[in-house]
Amino acid sequence: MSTATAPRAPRPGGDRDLRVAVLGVGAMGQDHARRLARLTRGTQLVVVSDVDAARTDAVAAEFGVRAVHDPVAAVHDPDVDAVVIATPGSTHEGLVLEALAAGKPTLCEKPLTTSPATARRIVDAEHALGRPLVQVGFMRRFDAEYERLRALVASRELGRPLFLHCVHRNASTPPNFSSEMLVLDSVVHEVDVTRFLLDEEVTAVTVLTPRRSATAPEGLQDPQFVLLETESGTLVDVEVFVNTTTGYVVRTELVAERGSAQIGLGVGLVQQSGTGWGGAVAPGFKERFGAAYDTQVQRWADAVRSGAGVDGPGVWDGYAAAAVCAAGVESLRTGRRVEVDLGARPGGA
Ligand code: ISE
Repeated sequence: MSTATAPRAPRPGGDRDLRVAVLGVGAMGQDHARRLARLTRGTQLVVVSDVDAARTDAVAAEFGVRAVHDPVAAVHDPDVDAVVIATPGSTHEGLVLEALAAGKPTLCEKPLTTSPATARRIVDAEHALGRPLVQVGFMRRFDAEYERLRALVASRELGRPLFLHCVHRNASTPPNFSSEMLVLDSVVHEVDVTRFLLDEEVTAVTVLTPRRSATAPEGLQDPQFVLLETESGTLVDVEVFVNTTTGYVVRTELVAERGSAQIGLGVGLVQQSGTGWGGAVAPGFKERFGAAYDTQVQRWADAVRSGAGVDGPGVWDGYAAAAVCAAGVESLRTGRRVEVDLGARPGGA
């Protein structure tokens, strides 16, 4: 699963700042635009683009950059060195393929695409190009706690992993969030985290549907309980509950042969006042993973400027997550255990 050695890309920005276009300026895109304009070293936000023209103009004015209403034109813009894609998932395939055709390094928000077949087309297109050009925005890989847990697993200090217990709770969902989206949009992070922490593929998925919470919007199967099986026989359970009404809680516990380890306890400041004792719960993923997003974008920009192209999850990771989630959606619909077949990795693994 390590990134294959490949010819280095020409350095798009040379020694000057990397000129970046952000495609899609909804909440996530605006967050990345702010980061690139004000925080990331060595980058310059030059273009924002969104099919919503009024929104594009407003965000362009806020950052003093050019508005380009057609995202495809923004990709091919001669003054753009690299792109960040934060448009809806259904548009990712077309835009990533345009970026590959233009030879522009790309950071694409998760999911890479919304189906294994479309993700596979991107894997093949990048392979044909002969160098890594696309990074997928699985930001948890840049979170310090996940990095430490991965290192602990790799050290085998606690022996071989037996279980991962994952908790994924959100306060609420946006309008039109469907039961399938709990798998495709939320559990996809746990799929990537499983592959990242254990360094192996997921081989089967079972989705169970417990009693619906009264807090879930009409028709939404929330919560869900997902069981992932891996190549080595490690079992991963995921409680995903996205309308808790309380806050953002993402926890992972590793159980290994000679001990266990837990991350995501949120034990920053623990305060005692009156008869109460406790700390704060992050309201959302931007707060919980803010530092991870910052690190992700900085390391991506550094990799692009150095000619390495990517520094983090690539298209194969995006494809594997899409394939596991598609199996999860099938399991949600049928109630059955569904096996995952990734097929051969181009160029071997
Ligand atoms: C959202 O799209 C994210 O990526 C969040 O990290 C996740 O917690 C949430 O469930 C998703 O809807």
